[in-house]
Amino acid sequence: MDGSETLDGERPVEHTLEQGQRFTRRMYVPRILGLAAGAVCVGGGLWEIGAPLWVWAIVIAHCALWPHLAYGIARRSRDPYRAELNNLMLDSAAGGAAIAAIGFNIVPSAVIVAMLAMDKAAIGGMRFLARCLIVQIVAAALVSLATGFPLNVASHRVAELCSLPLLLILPATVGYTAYRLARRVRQQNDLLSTLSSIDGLTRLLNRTHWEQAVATEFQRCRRIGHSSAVMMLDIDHFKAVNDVHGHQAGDAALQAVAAILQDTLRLSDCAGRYGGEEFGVVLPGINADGASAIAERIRRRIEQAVVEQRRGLQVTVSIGFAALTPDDNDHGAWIARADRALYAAKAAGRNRCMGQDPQKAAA
Ligand code: GH3
Ligand code: MG
Ligand code: MG
Repeated sequence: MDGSETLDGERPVEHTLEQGQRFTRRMYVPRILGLAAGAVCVGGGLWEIGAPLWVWAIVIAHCALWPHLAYGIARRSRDPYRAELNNLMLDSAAGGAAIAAIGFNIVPSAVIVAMLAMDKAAIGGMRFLARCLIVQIVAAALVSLATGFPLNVASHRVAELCSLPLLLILPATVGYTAYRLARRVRQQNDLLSTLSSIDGLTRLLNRTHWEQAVATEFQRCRRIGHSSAVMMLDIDHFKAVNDVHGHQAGDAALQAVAAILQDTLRLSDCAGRYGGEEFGVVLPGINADGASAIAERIRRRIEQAVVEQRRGLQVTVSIGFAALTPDDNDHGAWIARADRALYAAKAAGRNRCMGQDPQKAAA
């Protein structure tokens, strides 16, 4: 498995050095807690089998030192993520060895297998879990062979009680880690979806998301039967602005027009950048007369504004609007009527607002 492969082998995931180090840090405290509770759990089994002192010494030394050693190894590694996965496999091997050392005492053994399986599955999926289980079985077999396969399968009170801390501590720790991870993923998803819906230059919705807003409003109007309007707005002779004053001045003008638009609209209205210098607005709950008044207010405000300070640049816009009618089969037809009204405004001389006559549209 190389560093760009997932543990599950499903889709590639890159792990940067920083991500690997973060992963290593995240494992440090849970491993200390897990091994402390694990030492108690194994201790119960060792007590019931009457294990010699040197076995106790190995178990205690391992549980006390291994978390720090594992952290040091992974931190110093050139690939901390991979090193930490090896550490996790060694955790499984140690678990297998401990199970053999307590003579497969059923309760602590089951708790150790379950707890080690839980964090492996949570971290690396089923394939990684399978690999760790194999390592665990091999380690248990080797220790069994070395110690003459002592068996003490039936659990008594001490082993049962000593298994409780591991049973109680580890699920909460793994659960909390999974919760924190899920929360971070959710936050990043929210950010991504916000970024992918916003036009970088004007900070308005991009065309796809604006059209989705129109589609949603279309459905809403059909459901509750209220009137709404769509407005299309295009800057007049904008090519000349770019040609005469340059693209940067053009960009500044676009930003200023978008800002005026946002400033003039209500919170419930939804503006988007439809194309280069063309904008769309959905006006929920507004009929044709209302849309006409709003369009005229916007047209006047843009006409009066200086949209680029350095050159004192001014622009005008043409606006077409259309209130939704029962003849509009879908939101595309609604937008198309507002767009036709916009081109009628252009044809009539620009710097004006025009509404789409529903009768004409239906014809
Ligand atoms: P009309 O009055 O008929 O709308 O004329 P127009 O010149 O505005 O229309 P035309 O479609 O011929 O030109 C649109 C111009 O908008 C062309 C393009 O250079 C400019 N444009 C489109 N997107 C951007 C942009 O992101 N930044 C800048 N600066 N200009 C843009
Ligand atoms: Mg234009
Ligand atoms: Mg245009």
